[in-house]
Amino acid sequence: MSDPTTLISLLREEANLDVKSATPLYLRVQRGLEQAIEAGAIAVHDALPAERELANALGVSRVTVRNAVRALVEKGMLVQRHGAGTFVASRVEQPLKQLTGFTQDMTERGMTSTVQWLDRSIGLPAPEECEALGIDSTMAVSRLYRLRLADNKPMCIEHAVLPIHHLDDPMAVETSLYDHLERQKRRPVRAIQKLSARLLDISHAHLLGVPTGSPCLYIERCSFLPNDEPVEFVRSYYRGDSYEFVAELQL
Ligand code: 16G
Repeated sequence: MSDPTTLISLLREEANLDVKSATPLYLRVQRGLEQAIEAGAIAVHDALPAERELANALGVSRVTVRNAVRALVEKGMLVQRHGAGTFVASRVEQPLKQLTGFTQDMTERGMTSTVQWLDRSIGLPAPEECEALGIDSTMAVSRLYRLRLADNKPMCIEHAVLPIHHLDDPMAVETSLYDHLERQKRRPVRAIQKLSARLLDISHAHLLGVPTGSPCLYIERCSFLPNDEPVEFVRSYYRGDSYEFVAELQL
């Protein structure tokens, strides 16, 4: 259980409420709350103190607190449950061990996965795609570019490239690429994945509903068929505030 006194003193400090500033008050409270959550002053799943309590402790109006909280609900950092209060949202914990797809991952967590298609087309591969897929630049590829949502919250942007001999009609993929490949007996069985930190540019940030320059996890996955042929090369941008990748290490 989080301690409200620690939360409020950290929030006061991070929100810079005692300093004159041109930044609207609600934005300062919002940033303060974000920092306090990031610093662990209030734990995942814990309830935020009531709106009135926060407003009194910070010396701001309830409307200011409400606006700050609303912005963080929209960002997916807080969740409001009717009649119960406002809680710190959990991140999706993704083990780095099994070769699963997004739809499967979300379904297993009881969430609904949806897709917003940005592009489904056939074209020629770029040099890095040729290298990853082991094909030459004259071999056509299918491209799947999409925003992926869980319970309507944008989670990641994915750009998948598959050699045309593994996916000849990109329009045939509805929600799950892996379900489609499974039906074609081309489900990958192994993948190499690279993760790094990046800052989101304006277009990616807009799609994910976060401010430009927000941190994200950039992931490249190259997946292989049982005969070791590369079947997909995927570049993805995962919201930094919504995902945690967990790896188990052994001596
Ligand atoms: C995941 C994979 C992606 C794969 C997709 C298939 C990572 C980093 N990426 O998002 O490579 O194409 O799942 O999901 O995990 P689907 O079957 O729901 O389309």
